[in-house]
Amino acid sequence: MSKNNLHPCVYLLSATRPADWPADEGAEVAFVGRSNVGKSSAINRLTGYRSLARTSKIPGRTQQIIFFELNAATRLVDLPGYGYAKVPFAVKQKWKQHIETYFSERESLKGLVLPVDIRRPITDLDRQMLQYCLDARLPVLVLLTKADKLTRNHANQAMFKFKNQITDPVYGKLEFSLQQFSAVTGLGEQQARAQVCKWLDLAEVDRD
Ligand SMILES: Nc1nc2c(ncn2[C@@H]2O[C@H](COP(=O)(O)OP(=O)(O)OP(=O)(O)O)[C@@H](O)[C@H]2O)c(=O)[nH]1
Ligand SMILES: [Mg+2]
Repeated sequence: MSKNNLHPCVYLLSATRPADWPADEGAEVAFVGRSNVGKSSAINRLTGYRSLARTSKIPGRTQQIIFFELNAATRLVDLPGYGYAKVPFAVKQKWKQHIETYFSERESLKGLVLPVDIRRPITDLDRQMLQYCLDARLPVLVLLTKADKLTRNHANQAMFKFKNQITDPVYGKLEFSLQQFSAVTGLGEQQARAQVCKWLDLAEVDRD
């Protein structure tokens, strides 16, 4: 029987303070990106659940770091969305602090999934995330989400543009891959899952 190696997956805990995070053991892959870009939807699609991670039309829904468990030593992590204008400054500062701590200290973090909306240019905060990956020598998978909203031609053009932006010499040795993705149609699902499984050292056996 065919199998999704990111399924089953269960909610573990939500936390803001590092002291409340699960023990820094084993392997985890984190999803970070602009608010409303489709982080939680990507987690749901990849794990094969309708609503494991809560999604919302209202930006800024995920405010805590949410840990999901694949097995005792393997986790997926949904980080709070950034760049949402209505979030108060103090909250943004806190967010930045938590994310920075998470990136710099988390030994079990093996790779980062950075969803960006295929229809929008990348933002300064996206660039900062790429810089964190570079500093922490973390590989990153950039998911160009909501690709179902563009024709194939436009999606390919957008991907080309992103590729040029990320291959900017500033990012030097950044290990990255780009993948068009749709949580609605499943475009790019298998490729993205294969990458996440590889980082987590889970043998990848996909569903039909
Ligand atoms: N058409 C389309 N809509 C999507 C896709 N992915 C997400 N959405 C929609 O975009 C909105 C935001 O999705 P979420 O997954 O909640 O986004 P998020 O990045 O987790 O948002 P925050 O947690 O608020 O930062 C929801 O209305 C989703 O249904 C996609 O691939 N295609
Ligand atoms: Mg979310």
